[in-house]
Amino acid sequence: MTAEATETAEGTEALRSEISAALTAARARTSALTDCVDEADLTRQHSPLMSPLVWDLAHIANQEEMWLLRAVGGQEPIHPEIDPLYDAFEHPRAQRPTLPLLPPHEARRYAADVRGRVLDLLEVARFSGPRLLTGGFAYGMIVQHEQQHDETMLITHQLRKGAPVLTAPPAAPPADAISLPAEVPVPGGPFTMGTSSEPWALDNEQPAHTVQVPSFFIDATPVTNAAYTAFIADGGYDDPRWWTPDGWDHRQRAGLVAPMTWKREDGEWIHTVFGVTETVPPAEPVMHVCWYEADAYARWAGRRLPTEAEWEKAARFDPATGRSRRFPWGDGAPAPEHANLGQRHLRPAPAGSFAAGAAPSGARQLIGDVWEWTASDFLPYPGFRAWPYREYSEVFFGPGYKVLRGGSFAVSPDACRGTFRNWDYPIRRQIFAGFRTARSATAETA
Ligand code: AVJ
Ligand code: FE
Repeated sequence: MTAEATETAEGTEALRSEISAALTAARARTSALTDCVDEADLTRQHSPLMSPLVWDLAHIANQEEMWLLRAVGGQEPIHPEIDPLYDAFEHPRAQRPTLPLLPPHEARRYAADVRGRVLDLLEVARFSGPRLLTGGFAYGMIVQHEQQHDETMLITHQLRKGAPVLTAPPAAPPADAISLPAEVPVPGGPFTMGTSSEPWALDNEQPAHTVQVPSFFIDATPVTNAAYTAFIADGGYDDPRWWTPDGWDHRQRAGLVAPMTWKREDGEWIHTVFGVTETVPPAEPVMHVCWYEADAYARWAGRRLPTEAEWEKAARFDPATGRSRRFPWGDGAPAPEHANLGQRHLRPAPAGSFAAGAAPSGARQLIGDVWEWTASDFLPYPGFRAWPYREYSEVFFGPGYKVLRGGSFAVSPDACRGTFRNWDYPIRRQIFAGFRTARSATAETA
C-alpha cells in the first residue's frame, strides 16, 4: 500500500477504495482455495503442522470481526461462544480437527456476514485519530492477515494427498539469465533497516534504525535446484563438516536426504507440486528446504547465509541516494513484471527472472518466488513496541526461530515489502522457502 497523505478528502477516498479492493482480492483467494475441495477435504487435517482448511476460513472471519467490527466499529460480538475455537493460542494446530468447529457452510456464512458489515463500516470510516485507524492500519492488518492465511492454506494444499485441484500457468522463462553474474557486491557502511513510515507495516518491522553492514557479496538469484542437486550428489547430506551440530543431529534423526517433496526415480530427482509429480526443474529456485539444509549447503559452497541486515541492505539500499527503498526496484507497489507474487503462478520462476525487479546491486528475485532463509534469529529491533497485540510477534522473539525474507509466489503483494519479516523453526520445510548465499568482502571473515 502507498503512503499517500490521507488528510485530504481525495486521499481518504483513494485509501477507502484501495482497502476495499485489497479486502476483495484477499477473499477471492480465500474462496479459490476453499471452493476447490469438498467438505470432507475442508474438515480433514492434511498434516499435523496445519489446521483443517475450514479452521483457517472461520479464523480469518473471527480476526476480521474482532479487529474491525469490535475494536474499530465498537460492535457487539456476533458469536462470542466461538471465539476460543479460533484463537490460535488456545489450541495447537494438531488439536484443531477435534474441536466443534463451524461446518463449511456455516464458516462461509459467518465470513460473508462479517465481510458485509465490514464493507458497511468502511463506507463511513475515517483514517485518522486513533492509531488503529491511522493510514487504515487495522484494515491493512486484516487484509494481510487473510492473505497470510491464504499462503498457509496453499501450504496445506501442497501437503494434501489426492487428485490435483489447483492449476496455474508457469512464469515465462527469463530472457537474459545466462548473462547474470553469480554474485553481486553490496557496499559497506550504514543503511536504514526497518521502517517508521510504511502505514501497513507490522510491529516487528519497526522502527527504522541505522545498521552498519560491512561490504559483502550476495548471490544474484536464489540457489537453484541444479546447484542444490550438486550438493546432494557430492555427499552433502552425509558429511557432518557442512552441518551445525544441531543441524547434523536433526539431519540424522529426521533422515533427511533431499528437499521435502523430492524422490529419486530411475536415476533422476522427481518432486510433487500440488499433487502433480514431475522431474525437478533445474533452473527453478530450490524450495522446501529447512534452515539446517540451507546453512549446510552454504558451508559446502564455501559461503554462508546472509544475515537479515545483509539481506535487507541488498534488497533496499540505493547507493546513489543513500536511501532505503520500499522494494528492490523502487518505492512503487509490486507489478507483475517486478516479482512472482500473489499465487498467479503456483511455483517459483526460473532463477534470473524479473530483470525489472532487480535491486540497485543487480540482485534479482529478492521479492517473491521463494522465501529466503537468513542466518539471523527472530529478534526485536531497537525501540520495538508490541502493536496492536503481543501475539503477532513478541511472543516469538528469541533464538528458537530463524528469519525468512522476501516472500514467495504464494504471498500477496499487499502482504509483502522490503521490510517484511517472516519466521519459522529451523527444522521446518513445509513453507515455500529457499535461500541465497553470501560472503564477506574481506576474505578472512568469509
Ligand atoms: C508471520 C507467517 C509466522 O502464520 O504464524 C497469521 C502469520 N499470525 N495469523 C503465522 C499469522 C497470525 C504468522 N507468520
Ligand atoms: Fe491468524
